[in-house]
Amino acid sequence: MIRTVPTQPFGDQKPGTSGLRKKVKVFQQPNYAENFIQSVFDVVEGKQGATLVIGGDGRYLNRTVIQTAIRMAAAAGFARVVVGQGGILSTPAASHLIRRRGALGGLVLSASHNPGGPDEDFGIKYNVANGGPAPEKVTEAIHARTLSITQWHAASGPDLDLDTPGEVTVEGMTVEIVDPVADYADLMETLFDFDAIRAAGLTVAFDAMSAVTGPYAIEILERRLGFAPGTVRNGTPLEDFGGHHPDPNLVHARDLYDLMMSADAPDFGAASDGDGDRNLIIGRGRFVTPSDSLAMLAANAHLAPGYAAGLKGIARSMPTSAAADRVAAALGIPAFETPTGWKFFGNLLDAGMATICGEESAGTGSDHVREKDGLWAVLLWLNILAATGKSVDEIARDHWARFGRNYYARHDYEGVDSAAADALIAALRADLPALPGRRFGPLTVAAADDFAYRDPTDESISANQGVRVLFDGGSRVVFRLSGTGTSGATLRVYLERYEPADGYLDTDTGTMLADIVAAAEEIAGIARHTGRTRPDVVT
Ligand code: VG1
Ligand code: CO
Repeated sequence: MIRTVPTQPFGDQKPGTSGLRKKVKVFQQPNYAENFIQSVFDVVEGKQGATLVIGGDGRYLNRTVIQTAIRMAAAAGFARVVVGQGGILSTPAASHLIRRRGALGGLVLSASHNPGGPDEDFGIKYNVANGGPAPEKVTEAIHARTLSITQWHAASGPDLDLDTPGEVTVEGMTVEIVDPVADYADLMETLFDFDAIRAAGLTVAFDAMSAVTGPYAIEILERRLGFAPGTVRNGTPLEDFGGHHPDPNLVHARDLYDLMMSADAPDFGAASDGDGDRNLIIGRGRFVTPSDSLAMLAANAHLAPGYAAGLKGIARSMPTSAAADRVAAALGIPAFETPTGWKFFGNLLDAGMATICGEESAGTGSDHVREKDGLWAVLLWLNILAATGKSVDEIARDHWARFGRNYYARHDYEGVDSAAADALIAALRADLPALPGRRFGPLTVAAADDFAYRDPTDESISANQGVRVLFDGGSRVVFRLSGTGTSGATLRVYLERYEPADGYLDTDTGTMLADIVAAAEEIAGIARHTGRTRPDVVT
């Protein structure tokens, strides 16, 4: 039987950088998750007879919302839903499954790197048929629908067993519970030279951060590639990620960093986030910034079988350093600069204009799926190490000696009063015309703007994507507000300094960025607006 339940709109269901993210308690309000899912189904066309993929990162509320989504999908007319066993699907695995099954789309339940548990975060994202996050015109339509919704529909009946692979029927719709890992692991075997990685005799530490990549990493690294048991740390997905932030950066993956800088360091260290789409790469004694990792992977990708034919283009988000652009120039292929968030890469990948994409926030991926992919980046690095016989440190030094180095850091000011953060950005925007030519210490402003993107495939425009101040010589600072937070505002300040190949290539990042940090404060008045004199997180 299909139930129709009257409801009223919630005013706060606008999807952000990567879906709707809120505190669990917000999602637990009656009708809250249902309203959003129904709004997705109301907006999406072609549901009759179609397949929908559903899965998440295993955090608290995952199973509950999956049961709800299955019932609502049955009422919406889907013929089949494909659900990861135990409700588990990493974000890249969900993207792959959507593509492999020719699904209409998928619901990916995650708040990514944000903490989980009854008092922490949850999220729902809709991905479209190419496997990627819904583009802005779709998320805008979903948001509009959330503001006018009056009812939602669901099949009634008991909860389904999500833990046993197989098929059951709900109101004429087939529910298929599948192994969340197998298809994804098979895909990785087609892209990378597993024999060469196995033969290289490398030692690896992979920190799954008690999040979704545990089962994927155990299958791929320990079972298929034969790395020693224990290579995968924190490999069991927990609903609260063990109380930690599943955020692979130098703050939250500190144990891994300390290991990699110690005498006991293995050759290669890596970590991934809550939903498995981010990666942290640390060689023995050498941290690689995500922006550099993108550039180094692009420069060496041809060494892996899946990319032996070369790259069509490289895309990066605007705040990501320009290191990848130099690689694209050397390869004679186009470089694209998009707004923050993976949804902007999908069109370029679909059009065959780019092969590899990346973001400074530890996201890297390629046209094998339409999401960023943490384990993919790990495997590409391992393939490159195996093919070259070099260490991460050697790869990095060789890269800088050829291309120069983009010193880079991001300073995050978290939990800032939203009005104060908005005022800071508004003041910056107002100051933009006056900035060119002004000097800040040794730096002279060459140009300043509020980044707007014209998608070359459909000419759609996305404006107000972050304030950039470019200095003479290739240094710059970018200011933008996070679109993934769940309380207050997070101000992100992205700092970059280019040092040419004959310059200082192995100096402390903080020292190299000090002038730009000072200029950022002078330009934006961070302390004056927010009351903060130092960032909460430096990555
Ligand atoms: C952040 C990152 C962005 C990333 C997004 C989703 O967004 O900066 O690069 O695409 O998270 O990543 P924001 O708006 O907070 O800066 V994930 O791993 O949360 O799906
Ligand atoms: Co993520």
